[in-house]
Amino acid sequence: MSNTPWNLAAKLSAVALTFCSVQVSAATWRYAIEESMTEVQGVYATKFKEVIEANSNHKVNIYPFGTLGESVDVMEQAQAGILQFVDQSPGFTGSLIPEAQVFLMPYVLPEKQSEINYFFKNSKVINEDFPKLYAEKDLELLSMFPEGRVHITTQQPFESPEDLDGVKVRVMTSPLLVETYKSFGAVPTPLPWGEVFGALQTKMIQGQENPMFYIESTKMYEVSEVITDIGHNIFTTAVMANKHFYDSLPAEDQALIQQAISEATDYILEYQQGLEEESIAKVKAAKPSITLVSLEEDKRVRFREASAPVKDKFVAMTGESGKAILEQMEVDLKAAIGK
Ligand code: 6CS
Repeated sequence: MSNTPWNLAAKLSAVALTFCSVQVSAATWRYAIEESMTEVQGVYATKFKEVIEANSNHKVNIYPFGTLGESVDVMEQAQAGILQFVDQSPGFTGSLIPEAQVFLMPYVLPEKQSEINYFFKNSKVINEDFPKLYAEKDLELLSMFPEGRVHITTQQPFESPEDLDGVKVRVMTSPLLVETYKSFGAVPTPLPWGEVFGALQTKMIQGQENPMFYIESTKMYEVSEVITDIGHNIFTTAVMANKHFYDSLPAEDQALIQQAISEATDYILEYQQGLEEESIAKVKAAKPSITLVSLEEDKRVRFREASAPVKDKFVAMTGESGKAILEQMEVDLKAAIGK
């Protein structure tokens, strides 16, 4: 095309149009997490933001824990579309989607890191079944990923369910976690995260459970004397989008979100290699008097046996739908063995 005035004007307006359409489609997306920017959910969200912003004109604003309220408030905002993305763990989502509590069931998820990673990336239950259940609550489930092996902090050592008699242990606000800790012999005390440190400090509760990185970063060890690993669970979390928002996006934006989620999921699994050991070292350095216990198998078996009926409680809470989820999860877990 020659540069006649007419052609030049056409070219300029084409450029202007392109520029305008880019400007119009550029959006700012809000993404809330339950942790700080330097904790696992924050690292994940930061990677997601980097991928989105490097490949589009969109911006992602991340809201760490405390800026928008407790987990339950944040979920309401995500369902209402005030937030476009949210990270919420099944320990809180369980009150909205009871089946999500399958991830809280003791002694179900494997302990081997490569098996855990394989399960989270490849399982049918996560990639096909759960998205349908989240969709019923106006949520587009984008990813579920592990945040580390759960440890229990207490004031006194324990080796059996009898030792936990009368010990108040904070759990996330999930009925299934309440049942689990009852079966462990303790007095489960469901609390939102913002109340946990204070409750330990005032001795309203004696313990709580969380992965090691979180016990270290939130300084739970300052208000605890003993940290025990009974090998009962892996902390699971989930990232989702408001469904109406996601469904109304152009295909290229949906593809970009999927790309960012896939990169962030790979990144966070890699990022967590060695994190538990590093966190243990930091805790020991900060509080040399702390007692760390990894319960031997002959002691773990007591907790395993005592909590076996929690499976039936899960089915009673979730009915046929939960039973199908549990069965599929068992199939998926078998497929992960040896990976
Ligand atoms: O225990 C809790 O409530 C919190 N634990 C972790 C690891 N992440 C966020 C959640 O609020």
